[in-house]
Amino acid sequence: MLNERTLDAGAITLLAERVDNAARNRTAIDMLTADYPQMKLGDAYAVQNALRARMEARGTRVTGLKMGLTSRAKMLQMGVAESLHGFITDDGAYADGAEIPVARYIHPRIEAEIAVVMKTALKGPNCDVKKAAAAIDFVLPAIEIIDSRFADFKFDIMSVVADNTSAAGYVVGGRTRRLHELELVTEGIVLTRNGQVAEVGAGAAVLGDPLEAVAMLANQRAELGADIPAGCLVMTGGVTAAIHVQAGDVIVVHYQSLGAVRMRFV
Ligand code: 0L1
Ligand code: MG
Repeated sequence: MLNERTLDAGAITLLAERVDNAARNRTAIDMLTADYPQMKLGDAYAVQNALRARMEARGTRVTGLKMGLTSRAKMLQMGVAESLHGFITDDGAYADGAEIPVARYIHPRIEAEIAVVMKTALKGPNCDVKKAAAAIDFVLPAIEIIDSRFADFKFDIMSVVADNTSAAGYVVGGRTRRLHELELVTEGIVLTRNGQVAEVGAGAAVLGDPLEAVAMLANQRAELGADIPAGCLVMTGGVTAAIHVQAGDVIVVHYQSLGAVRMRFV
């Protein structure tokens, strides 16, 4: 399914350029299927790969992988049975407590996530929670910044995969834990904006268990001929709904066992 293709190399290159330019110019575009209704999931991942190659060619470094659309609510909303994956980069990496300019983005949103760092490579197919757990080194709290390059966050599944699952930045912080030191499924999370509780959630919001997201990532990557490499940072998916942010917003996300992560938008 993930390697089903209909578009030629020229169209893939053109679409990667379209998404890349939208991000660099902070200008929202229409979803890609408006012009390419025949696009399949394999085409979408090919565009995402071409986008990654463009970014790497100008010196951007890929720092990890991410799962997207991991909550049942979002999957139902989008009418998809599977979550999606993308990559994260050094130019979107911010330190805990960082000031983040909203002018970098079109219409940024943030969501609280649980991240893991791999001890060993994880290669699908047939990965499950047990295999994922065995391959993980440690867990850490994270906030993802998403910024769809599509107008009003209106997209379909092909377009959002091509757009690298709206990836735009991330902050990791708090404290690291080994898997045996916490219960990921019941890890509670409170997201505050300007001192007010904005969202609450627990690890179970991510496919019932964030480790399911790691296993799914390995299985999806296998379909594309890749693995999750050792040392890779993996954002497992939103535990809370994504919230809009604007200049002046102070975001603090409190994790039951993983400390807190902070950021301020300017
Ligand atoms: O990380 C995510 O779950 C985002 C996936 C893409 C959909 C969106 O932009 O909400
Ligand atoms: Mg996310």
